[in-house]
Amino acid sequence: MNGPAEPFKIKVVEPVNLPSEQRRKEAIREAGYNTFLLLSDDVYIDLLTDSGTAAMSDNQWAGMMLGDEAYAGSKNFYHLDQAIKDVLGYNYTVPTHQGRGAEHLMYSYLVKPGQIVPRNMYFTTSKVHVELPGGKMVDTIIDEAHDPESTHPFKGNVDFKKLQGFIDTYGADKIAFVNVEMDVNMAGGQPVSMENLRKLREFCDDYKLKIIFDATRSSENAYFIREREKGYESTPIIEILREMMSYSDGCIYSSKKDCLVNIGGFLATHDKEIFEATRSMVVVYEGLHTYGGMAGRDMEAVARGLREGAQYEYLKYRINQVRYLGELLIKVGVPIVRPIGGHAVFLNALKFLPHLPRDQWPAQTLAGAIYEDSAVRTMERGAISKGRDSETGENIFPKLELVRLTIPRRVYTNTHMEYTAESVINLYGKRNEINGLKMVYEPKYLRFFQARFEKLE
Ligand code: PLI
Repeated sequence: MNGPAEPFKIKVVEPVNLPSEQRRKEAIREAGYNTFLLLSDDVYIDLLTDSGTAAMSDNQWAGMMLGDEAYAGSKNFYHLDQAIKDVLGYNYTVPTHQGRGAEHLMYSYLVKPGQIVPRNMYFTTSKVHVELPGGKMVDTIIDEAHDPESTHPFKGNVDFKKLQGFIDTYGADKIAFVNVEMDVNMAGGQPVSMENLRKLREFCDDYKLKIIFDATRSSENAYFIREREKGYESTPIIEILREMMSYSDGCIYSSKKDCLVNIGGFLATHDKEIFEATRSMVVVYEGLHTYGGMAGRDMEAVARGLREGAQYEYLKYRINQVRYLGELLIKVGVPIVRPIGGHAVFLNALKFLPHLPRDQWPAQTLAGAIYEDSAVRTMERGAISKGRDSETGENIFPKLELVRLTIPRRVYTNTHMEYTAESVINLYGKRNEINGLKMVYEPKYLRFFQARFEKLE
């Protein structure tokens, strides 16, 4: 049997339709071969993202009815504040509409023009919010993270030699802060170990550097620590989370993932100065400091979801469902990133479509081909996502050219996973017939959301 059965039963369902083969061909052409531009109605199984796509529990829906929509002092904010204290251990919270709102406030406060932000692999919105105030993000993740086949158990770890190299090159005063992502998204949902975080704190203390986490998928990271790191085999997830966060000065957080909600975000910190500075900015960009762009009911759902999403039995089911899909593909030799990550299965497009040159965008091509085959919507995570070098304007071709099959939380069954695997396996069998793409429209920021392509004959 595959893992535990779902630790819930289904109370409400939403019908989905499988569009005809002809409609799928039209729909992806109309969308410029960009899965972000497909209409949701044309999608059968939506594995675009795990962000804002979770199914809420009856407890969260009940909380929605207790929304206190007062402009100031909503009681739901204080519930959220308390949940963050209890689960993550931070004293101070600033709510935002979603994760990038928190990145904007935190990074525009901490980054001065010309400064460097070392991070264990970039994330798209994080990179932009470091660059907008004049900073530059540099990569400090271990080499194994760039190798899809490495089975290192903590591919999200920071490489101290790389970090030291940046300090030696630029000087510690040029480092705005050290940024660490949990369960690194672009590396394939790969965790950071507790040992690595503990050592990082010691290292940064020597240079008086602040550490800011992107704690967006920290609960899933905590599950991997419990599963893989000696000494944590029976530690409650909340204790693991609190220890992780104790090594940081603060975090940004997109609630749309581990908190099992459709919208929301926050930044949280142990540092009163960061708190006071960002709390004064939140009112300019997001809303009052007791709602930050969220409705009271949404804050209540986040508060409840943060606690629910940190329950061991839930996380065990969650991680094992992602693993189930990955193992169906590994069994028949489809090239995917190993180990299977926390939130998604990532196809290695360079191995899947080795006949396509990088500037024919293998991952973008493969995501389009999967949609055409089965109406399963996935997402490119490679050169289109990476964008251009901010100094030279040239395309950057990262080692990882991936297609992400992202599993929404508590939404799909294992039969949906089997249908998806069948489509990917089917395409793998006829991979030589798949032609590449030409980019015909490129927006200035975060191009992967809106770029358009045409099929090459
Ligand atoms: O989508 P937001 O603005 O709530 O959060 C931005 C964000 C920040 N950090 C990380 C690690 C993310 O994964 C992230 C958003 N991720 C999306 C939308 C995704 O599809 O992965």
